[in-house]
Amino acid sequence: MPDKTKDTGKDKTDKKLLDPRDATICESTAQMLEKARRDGVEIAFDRASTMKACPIGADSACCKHCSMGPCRLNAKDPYSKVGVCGATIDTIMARNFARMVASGASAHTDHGMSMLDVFRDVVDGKIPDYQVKDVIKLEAVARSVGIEIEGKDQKEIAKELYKELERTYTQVDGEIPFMKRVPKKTLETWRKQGIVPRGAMREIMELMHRTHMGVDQHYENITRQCSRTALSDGWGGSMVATEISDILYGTPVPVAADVNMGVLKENMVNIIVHGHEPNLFESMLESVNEPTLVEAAKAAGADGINLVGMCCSGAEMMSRHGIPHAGNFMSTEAVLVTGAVDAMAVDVQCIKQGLAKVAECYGTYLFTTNPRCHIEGAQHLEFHEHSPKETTDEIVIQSISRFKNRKMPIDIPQIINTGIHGFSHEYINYMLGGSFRGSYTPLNENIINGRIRGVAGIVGCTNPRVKHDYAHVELVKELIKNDVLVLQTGCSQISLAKAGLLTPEASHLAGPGLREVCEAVGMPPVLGMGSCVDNSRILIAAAEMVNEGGLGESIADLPAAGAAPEWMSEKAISIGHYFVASGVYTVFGVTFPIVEETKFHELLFNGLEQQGLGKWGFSPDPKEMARMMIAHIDKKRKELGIDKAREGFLMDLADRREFA
Ligand code: NFS
Ligand code: SF4
Repeated sequence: MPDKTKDTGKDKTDKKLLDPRDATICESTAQMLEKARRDGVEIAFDRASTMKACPIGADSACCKHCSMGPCRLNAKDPYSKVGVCGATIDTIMARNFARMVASGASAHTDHGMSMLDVFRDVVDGKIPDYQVKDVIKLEAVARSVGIEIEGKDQKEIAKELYKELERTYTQVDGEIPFMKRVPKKTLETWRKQGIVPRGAMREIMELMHRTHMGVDQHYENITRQCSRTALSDGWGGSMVATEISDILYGTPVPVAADVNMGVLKENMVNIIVHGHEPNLFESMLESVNEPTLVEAAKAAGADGINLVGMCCSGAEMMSRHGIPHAGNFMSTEAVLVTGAVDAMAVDVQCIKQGLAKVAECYGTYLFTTNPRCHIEGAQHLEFHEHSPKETTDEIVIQSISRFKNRKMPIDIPQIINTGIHGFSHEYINYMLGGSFRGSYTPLNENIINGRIRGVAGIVGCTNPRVKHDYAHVELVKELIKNDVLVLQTGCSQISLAKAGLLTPEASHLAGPGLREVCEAVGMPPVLGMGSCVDNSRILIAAAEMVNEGGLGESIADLPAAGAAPEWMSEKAISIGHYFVASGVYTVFGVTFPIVEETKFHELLFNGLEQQGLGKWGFSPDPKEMARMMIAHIDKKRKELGIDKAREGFLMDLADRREFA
């Protein structure tokens, strides 16, 4: 093992380093963190404990939008100072927040645009390797944006759909196509506020302009454009990414899949794909099944090739094909410490630069594949959708050579958690309604009669500033115990999968009402819906619940809430804000980039709700977070006049118990 201590200049036995079991509740990750320290290799957990977060930045009380600054304001006394240009704390915080939304929305939107590029070339016959796999979905999406499909062939419909969805990005005026899916009253509120997105590129551009030095200097006006941009992500870029992925690669249906580091196999060539766009991964799936490559692996002494996912494209591949998943964001470096990974191929987003060094230490080949993401020290092998297998075959070939020349001892934590994943909003509809009367009626009925108290979307990242996976698991346990049905995506879904909650058996942890529904349908109390762009599935489910009737007229009326208890990325802020703008009470953990007792804080945490939207909430404590969300759900039940039904249900239950 090379001695990396000298490179970083850090004492690896530093007393300040966290005990691995305080850093994470994921046993595999803890074991690998221990091993990394033994091996003298540094990963993000240790960097987080030795690098203190800047307190001024954490409060968003600084600005570096021009060279008269950077200006630092006083978070303790926020109105005591202004920037050199005179910018107030509210302007500075609103601008910083808005730029996080612009960046996060750009990530999802650019991802969606890549999917749309592929879709266009597939439809035009320029990419023979891919086809439209889900024609039913193609037709459903086309109908949902008002395309007449009667008498048209598949190709015609697809071409029209492409043209229509392109407007999501390039349109300069009007409303983006998926506004047709928004409940009427929610859309009316947005129109009144002037926050209906025209086109994602335009909204992001305008937001960047307005947050430039000396432009928009009213936090309320900045927040309006911030909402408009976030909505162009949730109901635009992200939704396009999800829908086109389903059309090209198939809409997920429930599938059993293995999660955790035990999915790596010592006697196989292990390839991890880590990233966000499904194209690379789909092509890799073809390559690892290529008979000549499988033969080559066997000739090198392996039992075969083992393809495994991580992070969001991993969550998509798990949902669509049951591909095993090795772990979430905070396990991506740790998994390399096993020494068992022959290659890791990455595309875009949430790829820690630290991977390059860890990969080097363990002799793992790290490949970047997307023109948007190169990493110093990684090998760049660009992936082209027009000849996808060229790149992925090459990655497999190099992985086999790494397998043959493995030098490191291998240590794989033998932990696997099997769960059920792949609950698309279409499937929830079908599952609850039955194949002949697929609808959201049963879900709404169970909410109205009080068996299900409400619905929560628990999503988002993991973050080494807090105990990895802990807040996700504690929050979800608390919610289901209180009869709240949980929908999940992204890294959060993986946290809960590792905790064993994505199984029908986990319904014994649910409250009596939710348990009854889960047992009747045979579903887990926690439904995994895929990657972070698949949060758009949660928006669609929410819209369908409103349109079904009985739970109010807008998304803001639903007994629902959202949370990202261990968030870290700007994408998470964009997601949070589009949920808030859509009408959802959304609670974040870890930290919130804002100074309390300021006008901007009041607007995000209260004012937006007065305007008919949702609102932000914050608590680092998962139990408190659950309490806040349940209180909100109960408030909404009361406003809908269905609070008594739940009391009735619980009383019946007590009777039934008594006479049982
Ligand atoms: Ni979402 Fe997916 Fe994970 Fe956070 Fe990153 S992988 S897009 S941003 S860390 S949930
Ligand atoms: Fe300072 Fe204003 Fe420049 Fe920001 S824009 S750095 S607050 S002078």
